[in-house]
Amino acid sequence: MTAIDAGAKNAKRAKISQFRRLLWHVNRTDLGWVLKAALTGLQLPARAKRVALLKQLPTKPEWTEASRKLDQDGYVDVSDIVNRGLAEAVASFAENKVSRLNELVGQQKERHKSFWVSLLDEDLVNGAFATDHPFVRYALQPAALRIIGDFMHDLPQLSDVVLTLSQPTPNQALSFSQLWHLDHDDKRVCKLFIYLTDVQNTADGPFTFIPAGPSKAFRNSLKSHMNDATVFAKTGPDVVKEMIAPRLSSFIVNTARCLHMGSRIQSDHSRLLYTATYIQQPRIYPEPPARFRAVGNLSDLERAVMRL
Ligand SMILES: O=C(O)CCC(=O)C(=O)O
Repeated sequence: MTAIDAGAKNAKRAKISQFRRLLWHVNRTDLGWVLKAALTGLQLPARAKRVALLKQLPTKPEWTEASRKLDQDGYVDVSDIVNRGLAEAVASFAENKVSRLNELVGQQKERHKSFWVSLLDEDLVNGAFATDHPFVRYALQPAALRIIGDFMHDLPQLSDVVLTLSQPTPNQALSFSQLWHLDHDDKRVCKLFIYLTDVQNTADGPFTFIPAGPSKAFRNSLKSHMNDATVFAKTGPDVVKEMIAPRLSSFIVNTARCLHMGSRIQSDHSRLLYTATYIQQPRIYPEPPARFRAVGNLSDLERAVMRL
């Protein structure tokens, strides 16, 4: 590469990072809704197609009620709604990973959060999960897509699936998702969780959040991760909900709207958690590389959910 080529490449990189910084700011404020509406307006036929697919999904009164609650409060417990067999398949897959913990920790690609261990690296081919993976099948179940889709008024896009083992971090200051934050992957971010271990009390590091109403106090804030004192100065501690629940409990949270934190694990405890993340298309940030690769027969709806 010549010096001129290298200079042009660096200038292009600088422009892209400036653009991302601008998006970062816009996305954190109500201006992001304007951008989202403009992007959607540019792709109306694609949107109409997704809405038609959403309407093909079955519906049940309890799913409609769950969707209404997700819209109103920003969260809903779906333990009695989702498919127990699919949740068991996720749990047994995850437990097998944990039984190989030492081997997998050695292979881990990213280790920036000392309290989180990511165990799925070996399941990825070029960064993508096979669509017949139990973690993907759970995320694609009609109940989840319908509940989140009716809330978004659009077929959701499955953005990622993760398994995290949270462990104690004695003598370390709280960091990353142990502190209060909103997710800013996009304007609407819904996470479908399954606890894969019992979360019986605060020592087990429950997912902890503030429902949508009181979380409004943090709308349009550019602050990223906040400690308890900063948050409680605005809301008081009484609005906080700790998700204390047994293994295989499943819940959906709009994490772009509900301030949340978790994984504050006390010594001798640990927590295993499955997370599927959904956003609404079109994505505010440039689309990342494909996260899923087609294996077996997929319906048009499943392809649309995974952008395949
Ligand atoms: O570990 C936790 O409970 C918090 C997880 C979290 O912040 C997230 O999934 O966005």
